[in-house]
Amino acid sequence: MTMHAAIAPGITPNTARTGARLLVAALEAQGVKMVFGVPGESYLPVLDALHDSGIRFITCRQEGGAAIMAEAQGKLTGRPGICFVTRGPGATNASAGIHIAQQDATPMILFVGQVARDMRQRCAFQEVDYSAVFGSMTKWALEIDNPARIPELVSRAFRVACQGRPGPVVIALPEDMLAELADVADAAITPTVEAFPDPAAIDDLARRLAAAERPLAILGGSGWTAEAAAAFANFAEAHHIPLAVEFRRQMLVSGMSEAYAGDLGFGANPALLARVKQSDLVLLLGGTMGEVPSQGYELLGIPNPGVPLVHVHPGAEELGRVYQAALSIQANPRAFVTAALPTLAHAVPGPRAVWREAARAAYRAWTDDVPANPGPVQMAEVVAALRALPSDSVMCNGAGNYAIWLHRFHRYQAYGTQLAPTSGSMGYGLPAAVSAKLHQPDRTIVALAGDGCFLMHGQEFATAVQHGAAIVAVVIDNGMYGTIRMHQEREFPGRVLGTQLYSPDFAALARAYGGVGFTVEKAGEFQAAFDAAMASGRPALVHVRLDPEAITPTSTLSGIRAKALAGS
Ligand SMILES: Cc1ncc(C[n+]2csc(CCOP(=O)(O)OP(=O)(O)O)c2C)c(N)n1
Ligand SMILES: [Mg+2]
Repeated sequence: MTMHAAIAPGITPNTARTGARLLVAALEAQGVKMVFGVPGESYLPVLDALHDSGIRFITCRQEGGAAIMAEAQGKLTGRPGICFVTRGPGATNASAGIHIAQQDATPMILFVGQVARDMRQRCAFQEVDYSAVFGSMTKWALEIDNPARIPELVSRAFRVACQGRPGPVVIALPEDMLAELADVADAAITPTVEAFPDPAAIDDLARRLAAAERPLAILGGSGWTAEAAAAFANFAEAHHIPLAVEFRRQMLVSGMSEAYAGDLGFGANPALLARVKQSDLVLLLGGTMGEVPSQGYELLGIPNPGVPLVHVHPGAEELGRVYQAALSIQANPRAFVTAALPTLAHAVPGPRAVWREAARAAYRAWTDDVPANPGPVQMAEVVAALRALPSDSVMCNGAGNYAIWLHRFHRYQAYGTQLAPTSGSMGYGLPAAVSAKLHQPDRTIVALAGDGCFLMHGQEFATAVQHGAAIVAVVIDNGMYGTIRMHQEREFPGRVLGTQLYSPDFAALARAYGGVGFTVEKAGEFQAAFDAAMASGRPALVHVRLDPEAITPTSTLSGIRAKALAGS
């Protein structure tokens, strides 16, 4: 933990700045306004430089939560979310957020303090080889050895995080480097270069769309904007193209759109899956049809998809990686919509209103009504309250069976209203909600979590209180890690181990943190508790006790066990 500010020969002390000051200047040059982190002695000079900047430092309680907040910021803004953590345990704690950013293709940069340069390779205190640890989870993992290269390398990191298939970058900062002086100019803001589609490919697609009787588009990935998503939905409505979305990408199409046909998540609508197979032109726009949307790589053939596939994706490496498309277009979703819609919109819409209407009707039949569940509190009440919120309200969630109700029955209505990890990382919802509220204080931000999910990053409720982020957390408490119990009952019926939970009084916990808390145990109580939570204007939590039998919208725990026992 040495710190020495050596001035290299030829450098004027007047204009020389420390590595830490150069770093903060580099962030300011990129327009960064807010960063998330947990402090560490390894990067004290950065904290000191931030002291004199206009950048807001959001102090978090655990690096996993801090990294998730930065990732959520990247999802909401399209620019890299920034996180600062200390070396060793700080960095490994942050890995949840890095992995989420990788799987969700979210731009993000994690800065990590590092041991002094002359101590490396000795297993110094909290030393980690970041390239080795994060190399396979990031687009780039680097260590900056020379403060004079900070403007160059930080500006490149912003490009790497955003260009092509977006993703995370990790930058290690040796602590003595942060204190060293260098005389170097700041880099300018890095405009992101988007891949635009080849005009010939657009014409080819226009011909294919005009000839298709049963076209269907599947939207996914990142690199969208609200305008691009809305423009594409308008086009699809006018041209009778049903729109599906990949896992946890409901916000790409309004649930109210007459083109929206549903999502390809866990437990997808069988009618939608059948429709994908019946389609004579599948336009995969921005996504990759990974394991979840492809239903375990079963929906489309590999490498021959079995249906005529047009794949639009910003990353050249994604095109042809799994599926051999009939037409591959390397383009960012926003750029594709901007460049292709004028041409595509001129094509006469095919006589396929019936096809689109059938897709819409199948979606409505699957999602309009929430089935009654065992026990007094009804998930239908929760869904009704969420549906009644302003259309720009943001829903945040992690992983667990509680999310099935949200994903299937809630009507996401606009881009930017969904924060959910395709990596299925539990605990995402609360920190993501805090991040969203700090970004958009005027919006209603709801974190939906299970009793398991909430306590993965529940301490970030303290962050919400400290920084005045008035989110509403809804904790669906069924006394277990429900998803795993469900699989356990299917595969090892009656042999319950490791999946039961004894949880705290969540409402009291919220109050202990300095927020407000409500408990819902009876039918008809939810709406009033939820309203009171929102009206409080403070970080709030509604603790919902759900009957453990209510394991999915359409099955019970004992029913799953009985079926497994009968089959064994
Ligand atoms: C970080 C992480 N750890 C473990 C898992 C495996 N896992 C998936 S869902 C789940 C249970 C979720 O429990 P809870 O939040 O209570 O929701 P429920 O299924 O009971 O509704 C677990 C343990 C995971 N997805 N992510
Ligand atoms: Mg649970």
